[in-house]
Amino acid sequence: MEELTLIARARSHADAIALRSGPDKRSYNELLERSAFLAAALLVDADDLSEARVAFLLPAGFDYITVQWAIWRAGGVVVPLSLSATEPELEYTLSDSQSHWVVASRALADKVETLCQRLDLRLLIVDDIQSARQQPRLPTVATRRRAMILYTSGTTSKPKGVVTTHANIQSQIESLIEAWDWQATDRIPLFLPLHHIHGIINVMSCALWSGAVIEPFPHFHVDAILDRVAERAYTVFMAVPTIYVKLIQALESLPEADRAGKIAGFTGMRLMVSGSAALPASVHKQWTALTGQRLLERYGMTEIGMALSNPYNGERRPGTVGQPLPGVEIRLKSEHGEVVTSDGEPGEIQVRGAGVFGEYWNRPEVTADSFEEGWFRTGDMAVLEDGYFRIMGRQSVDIIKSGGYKLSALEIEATLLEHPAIRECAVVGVPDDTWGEAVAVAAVLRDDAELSLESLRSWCRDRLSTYKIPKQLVVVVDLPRNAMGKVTKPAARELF
Ligand code: MCA
Ligand code: AMP
Repeated sequence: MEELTLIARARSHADAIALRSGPDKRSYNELLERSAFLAAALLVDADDLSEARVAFLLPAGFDYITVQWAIWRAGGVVVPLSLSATEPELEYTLSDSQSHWVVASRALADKVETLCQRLDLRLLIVDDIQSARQQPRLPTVATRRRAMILYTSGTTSKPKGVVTTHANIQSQIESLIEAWDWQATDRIPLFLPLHHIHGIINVMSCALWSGAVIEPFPHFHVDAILDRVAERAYTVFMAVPTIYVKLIQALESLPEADRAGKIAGFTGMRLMVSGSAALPASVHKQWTALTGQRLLERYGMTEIGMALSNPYNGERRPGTVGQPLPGVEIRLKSEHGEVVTSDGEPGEIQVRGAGVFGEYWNRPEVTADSFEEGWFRTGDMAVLEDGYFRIMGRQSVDIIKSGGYKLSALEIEATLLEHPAIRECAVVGVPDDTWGEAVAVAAVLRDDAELSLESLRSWCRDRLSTYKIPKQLVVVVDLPRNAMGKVTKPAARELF
């Protein structure tokens, strides 16, 4: 029986430890056995899930990996749900993806139970599935089949489902294994959210592909992670720029005696990577001064996986994202529609390669619009300088990157407009030392209404994931507009 490569590779390091959490250790063999039984539970009497969407709400760890593998081994499409999503956000993801099942842990089931009843979805509590003795029969899943839908916010007010096939995912993983020299001897902490590819592909799947050890954390718990760093628990570390900012603050606030061991733990790692948002050159330099590590900055996107990376061997240049990764082709397209051929001339990054996604779920027109002559249009601007790409910003003013999360100003505005005090509003990203960009809102209020930032934030809590909630508010009489009456976002940004 031909198997997905990720599964076949797990067999080749069956006895090795895949997951470690305190004294608790799980081998690759346990992942294989448990995922086979969960696959059988999902199949019920069917031979193949035939790309049925199965959503799941699970923290990083054994259940997350075995459920993901089970869905793949049963022929389904995984739809990982965000642990910080609100009920309306979960409802949107489940409805838009046309999910058939939701798998959750007993501890998180409350978050989805009523939704599943309302939407008539089957809810499977993973803790309740007993493993049987008999080896279940599983279908053969061709790599051209759909494997995953991840929701990404952007230039539309509602997030879009990015569909990747098994072949796309394999290509994204193989590119990073080669470029960053992943080994079975690697050990990596996993604290990034698992509804985005930074956590799912770059950390979790690359480690599992290599036979390495993952140490999962329920979230970014700085003290616990620093303690393990001091114990030399890791060889590789991957994070967003905000995390490096927070680590610098945490290390600098420690007494000298506690700091040295933690710093030595970072210094001893073979690779530390930053990505998902621009790493300020100042943070890069501060990290090097503190730990001696030269952070490797790379650039990627949900639709394409990782595309550009500073070299593993060779000069890593602060403020740049390096060169195309193996299997990735890059071109820059100027604002006049020509392919850029000279250094220093800016253009939109366009990407081609086996890792590039095929479609936005149920959005053929948006999909067609986002490709040009077979190249994916990222909407990010860059220049090539002396062999290194430098990101210049985004074409859309409505995309905000906060702490590595990509947020849509339009989506946040649509929610805020439901507030009884708000007549009109403009959401923008404003520069922020910790978050890169922070969400800020300029609002015009209804007659006699009053609004404080605190009351607005508390009103948002049931409606928006906490990281989307505005951190700044200005109340204005009118929003800045151009001659056509359209709100001018750059001028709105000036209000803060
Ligand atoms: C937390 N808060 C935030 C954010 N995270 N506010 C704005 N932006 C954020 N990203 C707020 C919370 O709402 C809370 O507010 C307060 O900060 C403390 O929350 P806490 O959870 O304790 O914060 P934290 O644990 O320190 O989280 C910071 C974080 C997290 C670890 C940097 O944001 C994170 O994991 N970011 C990574 C996201 C990611 O993986 N992106 C990759 C997608 P309050 O106090 O009011 O409740 S991009 C991708 O996959 C592409 C392809 C790529 O290139 O990688
Ligand atoms: P996402 O849609 O969440 O996958 O986020 C992808 C976006 O993150 C890209 O389109 C870029 O705008 C941004 N991004 C990722 N890595 C970097 C980086 N190293 N520097 C600047 N922006 C980045």
